[in-house]
Formats: sequence, C-alpha cells, structure tokens
Amino acid sequence: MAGRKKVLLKVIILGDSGVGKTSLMGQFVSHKFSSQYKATIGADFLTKEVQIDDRLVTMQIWDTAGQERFQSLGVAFYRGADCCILVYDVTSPTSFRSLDSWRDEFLIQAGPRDPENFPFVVIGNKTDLDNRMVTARKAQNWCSEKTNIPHFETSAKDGVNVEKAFETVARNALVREKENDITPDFIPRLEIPAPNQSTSSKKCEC
Ligand code: G3D
Ligand code: MG
Repeated sequence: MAGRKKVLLKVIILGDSGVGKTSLMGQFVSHKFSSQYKATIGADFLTKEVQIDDRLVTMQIWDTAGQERFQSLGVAFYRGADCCILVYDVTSPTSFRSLDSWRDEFLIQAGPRDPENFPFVVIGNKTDLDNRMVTARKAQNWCSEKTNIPHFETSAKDGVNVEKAFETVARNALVREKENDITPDFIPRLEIPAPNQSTSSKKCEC
C-alpha cells in the first residue's frame, strides 16, 4: 500500500426521525446498540477506518442530531458528501414514502456535479420486528426506478447486514473519489474586482 494516498470519505445519513439512523451508525462504528451510546454522541460525525481491497479508507459519517424533523440540516452537513445513505423503517410506510423528498433535498442542498450518478445507498431498517409494512420488492422497485440504487435491509438492533451496507457505501463512494481525482469538485474561485471598480477610494470597514 506504500505510496497510496489516504482516502477520507464523507458519508451522510438521512431519513425520517426514528428510522434508526443513529442506531445504524452506532452499530457500524462501535458494534453497540444502546440508548446510552446515542446520548454520548455530541459530535457532528464519527469516523471509522475500513479496508477496501488494498486501500485503507476513513469513513467520516455524519448523523443528524434530531434536526431532520424540520429538514433544516444546514449547508455544512451536506457539503462535500461522497455518499448519501437514505434510511427508512420497514414497519413504517410513511418513512419509506419520505425517501423521495430526502433524496430531492440532498440533491438540492449538496448540489453534486453529476446528480444522475451520485452514489446513494438505501437501507430498510428494523427487520427484526414482526410488523413489517414495506416489502423488499417495493423498495427494490423504487431503487431501480431511480439510479439503480443499492438496497439493503438491516437490523441495527441485531447487527444484521449493517457491515455489508456500509461496505457498499464505501465502495461506491470510492468510485466517485477516483473520478474526482480527474475532475475536482471544488475549483477555487478568485474574486477579481471589475476593471472600472475603484478599490483605492474604498475604506476597509473591517
Ligand atoms: P434516528 O436516529 O433515525 O432518529 P434512532 O433513530 O437510532 O434514534 O432509533 C429510533 C428508535 O428505534 C430507538 O428506539 C431505537 O432503539 C430503535 N431502533 C433503531 N434501530 C432498530 C432496529 O434495527 N430494530 C429495532 N427493533 N429497533 C430499532 P427508542 O425506543 O430508544 O426510541
Ligand atoms: Mg438520530
């Protein structure tokens, strides 16, 4: 691996309040499922290192702190995301219907250069519960109608499929990262005053 540059991937988790976003992150990062874990998250994001083939990748996972109820997550939350996880609860059709607006919200706020190919991953969580209301087929159809989004069903409680879903997140974000090596997302902008604009007469008010 010598000589390969380190990779940092920014991943954000979106979905209705209560679908299990924080629990999924806790299970993935610390193999823990407890309310105590959630209470200790004061940070905007958590990181976890993963090995993808021969590359060591740091996943920086951004979770909401409950503001998703008001869809007011702010620009910093979305900025520079390499992958977006959309989560619903398999026992809640409402949370599944919300995926459309979460996806739209992400595309508006993050404004990725190539929205058609931006990597999303969809997770249907809480498969350990008996009262499932959203079939895997229905969710898969939604995913294929979009941009063939990978779909996983998980239980953050039992740790089922969580690792696998996040591995796909990392892999798909890596593909994008490689593309960005060629065409960077952020080209620094220089603010050059217009030729007829007098700068000397202006006082600095700072
Ligand atoms: P959020 O971050 O999307 O708002 P949370 O969701 O992770 O806070 O989870 C909301 C509630 O769902 C929590 O219950 C949590 O324990 C529960 N939950 C999360 N994932 C699962 C799961 O896979 N299975 C089951 N059965 N429950 C889950 P409380 O009671 O603390 O509100
Ligand atoms: Mg949460």
